Amino acid sequence: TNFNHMKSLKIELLRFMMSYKFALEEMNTKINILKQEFQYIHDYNPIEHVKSRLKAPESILNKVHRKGYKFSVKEIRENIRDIAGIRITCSYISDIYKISSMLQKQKDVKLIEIKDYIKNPKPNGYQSLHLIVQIPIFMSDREEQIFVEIQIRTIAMDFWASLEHKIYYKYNKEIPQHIKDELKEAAVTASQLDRKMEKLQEEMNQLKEEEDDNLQELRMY
Ligand code: 0O2
Repeated sequence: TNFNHMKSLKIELLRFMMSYKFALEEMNTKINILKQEFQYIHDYNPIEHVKSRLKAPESILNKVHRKGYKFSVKEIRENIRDIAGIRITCSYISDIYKISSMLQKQKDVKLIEIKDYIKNPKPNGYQSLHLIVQIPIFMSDREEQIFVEIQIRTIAMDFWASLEHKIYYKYNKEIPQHIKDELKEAAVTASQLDRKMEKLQEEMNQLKEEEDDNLQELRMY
């Protein structure tokens, strides 16, 4: 029956989820290394925080249904690419692209797709950089290539996205236009704030460099 089929699929899914858990652990280690090394070399930490999550089996099945895929592990493995999800919150917009390129340069990270919702925000105002990558996971008897979705954003983008998600959560009716408009406005405000902070940071860095140069000159005498 359909019910039994769904039940056995769920058990199979739980086992299959394990490889995504390993992929998240691998990715978390990579990000942690970048964070520590960057701090050590540049005396600066571009990453504010990192959050990871495994998509719940229910959400996976919902997505399979929504997208019209077949209910098979093979189909899910090939098509649902955000089962393992990592969200990196950075200090500045420029940090987003730095982190993204540092991850892409790693030999075992295969870039599958990149969606730049910072250069091209979603119509509702959503901004973030999304990478879909594949990384190898080595197990006792096999190697698997696992999809991981990495979302990289600033604190302001994260603030907007988290609250927007909460505002809409579990509301299935049509959202009033003025609320949509004001949320979009809020996204624009968040993005202006990001640009302002970026500019201030650049100016400060320049001042610090000048200061360093002056100190060096002084030392030469
Ligand atoms: P959750 O709970 O975060 O897992 P698809 O993944 O196929 O449904 P698409 O367009 O291929 O959709 O993926 P896309 O646009 O890269 O976005 C997927 C994820 O980005 C979402 O995951 C959200 O986490 C985030 N996201 C995208 N658009 C918005 C938005 O308008 N507002 C907020 N708050 N988050 C957004 P899930 O699976 O929807 O949710």
